[in-house]
Amino acid sequence: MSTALITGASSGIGEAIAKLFAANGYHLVLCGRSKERLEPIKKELASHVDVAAYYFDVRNRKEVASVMAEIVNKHTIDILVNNAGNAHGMTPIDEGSMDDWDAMIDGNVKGLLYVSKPIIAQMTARKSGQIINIGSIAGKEVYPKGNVYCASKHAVDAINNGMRLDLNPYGIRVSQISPGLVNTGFSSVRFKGDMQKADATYTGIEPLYANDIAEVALFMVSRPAHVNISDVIVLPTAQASATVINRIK
Ligand code: 8X3
Repeated sequence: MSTALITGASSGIGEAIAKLFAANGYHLVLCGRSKERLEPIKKELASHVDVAAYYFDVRNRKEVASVMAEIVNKHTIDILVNNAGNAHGMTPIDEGSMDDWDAMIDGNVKGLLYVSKPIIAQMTARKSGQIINIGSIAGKEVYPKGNVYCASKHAVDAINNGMRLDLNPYGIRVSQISPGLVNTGFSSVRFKGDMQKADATYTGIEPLYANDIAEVALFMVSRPAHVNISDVIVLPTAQASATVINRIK
């Protein structure tokens, strides 16, 4: 059975993908920052499949390089799920924080590249593999106060397309899932623990749940080898675009 490496696997969409993949027999290499959060997930899933866990921050280029060297040495990665990423702050650009901008560009864009590079080397040498990049509706549209987060997800959109073009000679499948509002810890990170603002994001609608996205990822990896689901936008029914949301008052 195939082995999937998932970044940001200790919560939200990454955790849901890990659990659904394990339930369907995929072996796992889980990556995350928090040993405390990842260890119980590893333990739970290890009764079904082989699970390894590695702890690092995708923003730390040196740390990523050394851990990824160990990973590619020990594991053949059939599927890479680039899920790690977050929104930090939601303010007009003139009030934006440079620390937040760094966190989003470093994590969502540069971190994705740092992790992908050594895996791509393995996949091109083997002439097989599949990469799923978790984008966002924010990678398809720019919305007020989304500025740098939207820029980082537009970069993911471009990198996803670039990967698919450049890796085409190697038979590597490259896909993106671009979710709208998913009820995970995403908004509490974005609003820095202000739960009133975080909860308001999902008020009056039924948002997506992490498992809804995991199911799309499972569908992508379980297609026959000749099928590449290249790009999927997934929205809650109540959300028609980044900003058109039908909230029940
Ligand atoms: C998260 C979805 O709508 O907050 O990427 O941009 S949204």
